[in-house]
Amino acid sequence: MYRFISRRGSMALCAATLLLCFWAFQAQAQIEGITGTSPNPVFSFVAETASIQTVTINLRNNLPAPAGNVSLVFPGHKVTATGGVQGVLTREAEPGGVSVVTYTFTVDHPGSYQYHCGTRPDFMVEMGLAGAIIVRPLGYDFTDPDTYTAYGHEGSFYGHEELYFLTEMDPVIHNYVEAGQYDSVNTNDYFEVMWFINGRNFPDVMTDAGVPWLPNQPYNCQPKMRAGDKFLIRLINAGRDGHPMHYHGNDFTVIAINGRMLESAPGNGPDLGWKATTFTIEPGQTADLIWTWSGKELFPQRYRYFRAIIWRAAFATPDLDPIREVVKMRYLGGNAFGLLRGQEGTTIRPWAAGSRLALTDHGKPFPVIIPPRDDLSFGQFYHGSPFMGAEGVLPPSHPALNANGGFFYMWHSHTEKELTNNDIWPGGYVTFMIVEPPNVAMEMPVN
Ligand SMILES: [Cu+2]
Repeated sequence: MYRFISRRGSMALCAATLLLCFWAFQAQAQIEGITGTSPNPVFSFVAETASIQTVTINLRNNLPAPAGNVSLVFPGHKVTATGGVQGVLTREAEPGGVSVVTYTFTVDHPGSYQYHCGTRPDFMVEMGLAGAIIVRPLGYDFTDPDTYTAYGHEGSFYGHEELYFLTEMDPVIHNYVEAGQYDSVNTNDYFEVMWFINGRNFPDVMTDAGVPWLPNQPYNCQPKMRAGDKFLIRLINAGRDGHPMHYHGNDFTVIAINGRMLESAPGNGPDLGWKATTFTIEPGQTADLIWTWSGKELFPQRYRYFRAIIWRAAFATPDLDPIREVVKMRYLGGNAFGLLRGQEGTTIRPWAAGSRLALTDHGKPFPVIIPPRDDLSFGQFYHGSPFMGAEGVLPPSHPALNANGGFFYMWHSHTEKELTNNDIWPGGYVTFMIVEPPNVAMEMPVN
């Protein structure tokens, strides 16, 4: 049972240089002294058993009277609504808190969904009344990574996941609302200049979740995984433009659209999925993408939950041995790997179980002449070495934001305009995937 209330808040944009008013659905238990959040609460359910988990949401409307009615629609779910007054799409709650509308639906189908205001969505969703629903398959247990699938089939298996809840904003509308000039709001003149992932724009998206200086924007979007893992992108477009989202570093597989796995028949898995590097997410649409970066031939192909350290802490020892050393790995089943090590041109010898795998071709010079350090400019995510996990020399005071020597891949919209915050570049729909070396610990999900 959830109690929702719609109310006002203000959100910081562009590293807190601008504050704009917005509206939010907010859990009633949280409203004392706290304004709403953008996006609205992300619900996460497990489909406990088919057709038995029922969700009930009671909605009360505390917006100012000129805002008019609000309501909730849940695309992909069959909803029963009672109370309030009848609107175009569903039952609506009038302003002033005079009525409560109750929405009930069954959570019986895993997938990524959105919910939003079903009354004047061109205006109300712009003002912030939208959120995400994640339904996890039967058997999902967040403490057990072996149960992580998006749709219950092994073909939807992943090791880590991130929500990409996309919204846009035209501040002119918000300024009119803040000033109480509702008659001036014209959504036909809509011209968005800000773009949000999970309620924040770049670079705030990469800051930790729940930081105190973004009190109304608790969610971040910082995709991170270890080499060899699979990464699930839950892409949801709550805005009104299509967005060509591009994921650098590798192809991904589209495994589901609108909360339905792309399978030819039940039990087949996502066999109708396709590989791509860009996916244009249309307004109202959701899509689930699985991306991986294997470090081909550096890691066991079936890396998964192999937790042994296979990365030597310091391997930047160029040319200690002029003969190239090679390591071969063979997957033996379960978590067992056969490790073979030797010098090129000699007999390969087996390594003792538990030995660390030294990738000894790392740290050796490239066959190019690298300019002197002072002739180079370093990006913020460069760690001083072209090799994953290694560290090299950076100029004094260089603000290297790459703690573990991971590889950063830009994940962003390919609409150039959407890479700005109110005309300032870079901003908008940008995050960076961090592929960390295999020995870097990953946080476990919390729900
Ligand atoms: Cu790009």
